Amino acid sequence: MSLTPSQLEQYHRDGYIIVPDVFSAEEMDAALVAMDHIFYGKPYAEWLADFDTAASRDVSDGFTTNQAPETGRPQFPTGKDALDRLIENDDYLDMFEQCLGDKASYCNAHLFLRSGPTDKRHSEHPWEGYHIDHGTNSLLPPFGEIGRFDYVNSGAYLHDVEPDGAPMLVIPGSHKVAQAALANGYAGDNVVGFTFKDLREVAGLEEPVPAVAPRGSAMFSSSYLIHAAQPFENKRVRRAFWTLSCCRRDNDRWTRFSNPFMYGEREHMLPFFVRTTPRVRSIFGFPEPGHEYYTQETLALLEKSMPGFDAGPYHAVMGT
Ligand SMILES: O=C(O)CCC(=O)C(=O)O
Ligand SMILES: [Fe+2]
Repeated sequence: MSLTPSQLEQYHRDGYIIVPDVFSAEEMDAALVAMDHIFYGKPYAEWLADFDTAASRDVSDGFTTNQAPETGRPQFPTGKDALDRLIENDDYLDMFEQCLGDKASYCNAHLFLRSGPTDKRHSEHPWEGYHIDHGTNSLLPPFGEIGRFDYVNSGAYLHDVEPDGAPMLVIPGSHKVAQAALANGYAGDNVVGFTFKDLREVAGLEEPVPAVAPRGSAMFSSSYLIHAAQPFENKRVRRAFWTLSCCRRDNDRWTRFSNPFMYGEREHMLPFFVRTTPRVRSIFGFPEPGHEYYTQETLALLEKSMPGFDAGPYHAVMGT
């Protein structure tokens, strides 16, 4: 099974696609049991019952490398076959590579959990929290075209995600305007990092769509896609995702250098990358000055997203 031409077109048009039946029900059920064990140390229903009697503690969402519940590891590989072997699905990898337009190269993979009763991952207001995930793996802000230097985030739906179960909110087509939206956002003081403070101030976007899907679906989305977390309407459920990010192999040297290498080290590496020379940056994977990635727009965004970054040497050899 691979993506049909119209599915692939949909991915390029919308910046994401959700494909049903990529994984079997049995695979998803086994993966969910394993994931619940890692995060809750027991079946979710038991944790929920304990929570109701104040006997459960909060659980992590598994996002970063340094969170390690005693019961297991949310980062890939988790050591649990039912989770780790999901990456060995050839149909899934074929679709991944269709979206990328190249062989895939690993960026990062982890379990992503939101627990209805304790969730704090959403913002207070519905216009807050919209962002792109690109910075998870790359320090290089969006390029003006898609399919070149963006990468692909993906997730397996371990269970049905209903509208009241806090599906991710995604803005179709926003991957194509991410660069301009960020530039305008920085100019209007509406951006922190790659997050918009107020979506209402961002012109020209479609309405957000909830990424609902049945168990066994796989979602593929561009790292430039603007999206946000929303609150759980139904606070009795959790949302369990097995996630994998891959970039194009023809630029993996510099698309994937901030994770996991950067995670524990970010506070040390970022100031270093800001002040060091282009030559040294290139040792760590930045493209060399003169590379087609560097344009007026990307350099302006680099100066905003890495305050103190001197784009002068890159401008000097631009387009050579
Ligand atoms: O899955 C969600 O609800 C959104 C979370 C999110 O955007 C993120 O963690 O970057
Ligand atoms: Fe995100």
